[in-house]
Parts: sequence; C-alpha cells; structure tokens
Amino acid sequence: MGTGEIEKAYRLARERYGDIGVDTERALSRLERVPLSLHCWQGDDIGGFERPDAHLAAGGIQVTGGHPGKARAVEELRCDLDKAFSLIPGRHRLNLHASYGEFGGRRVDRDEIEADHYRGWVQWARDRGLKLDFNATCFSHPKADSGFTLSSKDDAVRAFWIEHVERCRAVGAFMGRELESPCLHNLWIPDGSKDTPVDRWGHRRLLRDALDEIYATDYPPNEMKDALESKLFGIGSESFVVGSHEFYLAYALEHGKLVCLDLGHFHPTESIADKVSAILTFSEEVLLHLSRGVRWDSDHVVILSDDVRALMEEIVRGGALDRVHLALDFFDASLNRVGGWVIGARAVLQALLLALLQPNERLKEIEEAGDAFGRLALFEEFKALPFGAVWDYHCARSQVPIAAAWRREIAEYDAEVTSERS
Ligand code: RNT
Ligand code: ZN
Repeated sequence: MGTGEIEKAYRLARERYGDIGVDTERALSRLERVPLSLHCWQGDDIGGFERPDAHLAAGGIQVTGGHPGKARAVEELRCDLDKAFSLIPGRHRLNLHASYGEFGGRRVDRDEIEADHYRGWVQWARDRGLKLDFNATCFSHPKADSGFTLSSKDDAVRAFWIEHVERCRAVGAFMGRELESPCLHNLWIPDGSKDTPVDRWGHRRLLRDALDEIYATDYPPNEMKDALESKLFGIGSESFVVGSHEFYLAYALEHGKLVCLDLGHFHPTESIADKVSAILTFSEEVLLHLSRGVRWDSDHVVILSDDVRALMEEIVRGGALDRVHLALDFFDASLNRVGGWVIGARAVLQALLLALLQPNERLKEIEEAGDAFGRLALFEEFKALPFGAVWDYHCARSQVPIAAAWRREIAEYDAEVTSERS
C-alpha cells in the first residue's frame, strides 16, 4: 500500500471515528508520547554477558525453543535492538538486567558491579535518544541455587544479595542522571519453596528487613524509582513465594515504592485490568510487565489479546497514562527473537491506540444514565471500526513499515544476520 492509499484510508477512518465523537488526531498525538520499556533479555534468552561464567536462566524462569540466532555479545544484542526499535513507532526505553553489564571478559560477581560496567549502554542509549531502566539480577547464580536470596536464612547469602541490589540502585540512579530521565529499578527475586514450608513468617520478616536495608539510601525521584515485583508461583516455588502480591503491595504502600504487576504472575482468571484503579487509588504510580502466560507464567510473546486491551482501556479511562510505566517482559526462543520484540511492542501500542479511540466521556454518561444496553452496544460497535487504517497511518507517519513490509524486514534480517549465528 502506498502513502496515498494509507492517507485515503485514514481520512475515511477519521470520519467514522468522528461520528462517534472520537478525535483520531488527538488519540495519535497521545499515543506518540507513551514510552514502552523494551526488555533486553528477549534478545538472548536472559543469558547476559557474565561469560565465561554465565549461568543458564535459572530460578523459576524458563526459556524454551531452539530458534537460531540469539545475540552472543553486546554488539549483537545492540544490533538486534536497533533493528527492533526501527520497526516500532515512537520513542522508547531499554530495560537492562544487571547481568548485561560490560565486564571486559573479567569475572565480576554480582556484589562487585559498578556504574562503569554500564557506561557503554548509557552512551549507546544517549546516541539514540533512548532512556534506560534497570533490574537487579537475583537469579541464575550459584548463590541463588538454594531458592532463597534476600530472604535467605544464611546471613552471608543474604548480605551478598543486599549488596548486589544496593549497587543496582546506584547504577540505576547513575543511568537516570546521565540520561535525564528517572530510571525505574525493578526488583524481582525467586525466593520461595517447592513444598510447604513451616516458616513462612521468618522468610518474610527477613525479606522486609533486607528491603529496609536496601532502601535506606534515598535517591532523588528524578534519578531513579523503585518497583517491587510479586509472583504467584514459579518452577521450584510452587508452594510458597516469599514476595507475594500482598507482601509487596503492603511494603510498597508503606514505603512509597511502586508495585510491579506482571501479567503472568496472577491466577489465570484474575484481571490485572481490575487492579489498576484499586492500586492507583492509593499509590502514585505502578509498573506493568506486559507478558502472556499460556496456562502458566510461560512468558509468551505479547499479542493484541483481550486482557491487554482491557488493561489499556482501564488506564486510559482513568486518565492514568502518566502514572503507569509500561514494560515488556517475555522470552520466546522458538521464533525470531527480534520479531518477537516487535510483535509484543506493536501489540501493546495497538491496544493503547484502541483504548484511546473510544468515546470514554460519552460512555460514562451512558453508564451513569443507567443505560446498560447502550453501553454494551457501543462496546460492540467499536470492534468493527476501521482501527487498522489509523494504525497504518500512525506507522507511516512515524516512518515505520506497515503490515507485510515489516514482516519482510524481519525475514530478511533473519536470513542475513541472525541465522548466520551459530
Ligand atoms: C520473573 C519476572 C521477572 C523476569 C525478569 C527477567 O518471573 O517476571 O520480571 O521475567 O526479571
Ligand atoms: Zn516480570
């Protein structure tokens, strides 16, 4: 489809949306300002660059699939990220894990990392106008093999991880300062047990105390912010997860931290969309990990699913876009990894656009008038409106290829670059 046709289709779509009181231009200019935080770990199956001592993904997270071409070094990962970003409309962020530092071939343990190991990333991001987010890496490490890190009953193990997370926060603040955009530091730990424990209490108290120690250092919010990510269960922590939702929600509210809701970390019938208004009634901000669990927390590539759509609708209806941080979190090694990034990122942006293309004020009036039929009928009506024409126009205007063209680019990149890697 040429530019003329894209514009023609868009003009018609704009009229259709105009008929129900939606201004597509306004929706697009809002969409353009929403950053997604792209997770570096989709590019190499959460491998990181701690080689030669690299540990495979472990600690309740599991990558499956054998598609060739994962990034083996920082240059390859950056090249893949450049490709991915070139196919996603908008200006976004990169979310790094501590294990992706540049350690110069040396063994730098987690309790030794420093800002210097991330200077290359900061420079890379600056050159591209990207901002950075950061995560402590409390898994895939011998000192996490017991299943406990910050809540370990072994004082030395706990101290090791406390040191790591404290350093990660300092790195995050460094990134935020350098790039003049607050770095979101997210903390997820694998702590828990396969079978029913006797002492849940002890581990939770230890975790609370460890967090108190970690967060004793204050960083200005324009440099970094802290988030805490809960989980329902993991492989090896089926019966007990120390950092459960209630635990972190309580901790975060008491200490002015953000909670991170990962879409794969709740009971499959629980609605994350429903949680946003509950949490944001009491908390300033929230972090979302966009993921797709299939039967369990399987971290499939995000697609334009009903739950992602419902989530974006809730955020838009609450006028909460500035209070929600959107980050991708999935890892699929069964398909082209760059393509996975792009599918996920585009899906989230599409869901957001769909939400922005709804006459929310009018819907609220209908609801308040008690017209349940009218509300449901309108919900159904949007589904057939020409959303695709608005999306294509948005991509074209953002100088990002549409439909078949972007798939071709991924196929070419796979043939020329990623499939050449052994
Ligand atoms: C694990 C959490 C966590 C990780 C990343 C790699 O269940 O979702 O966010 O996916 O830190
Ligand atoms: Zn997550």
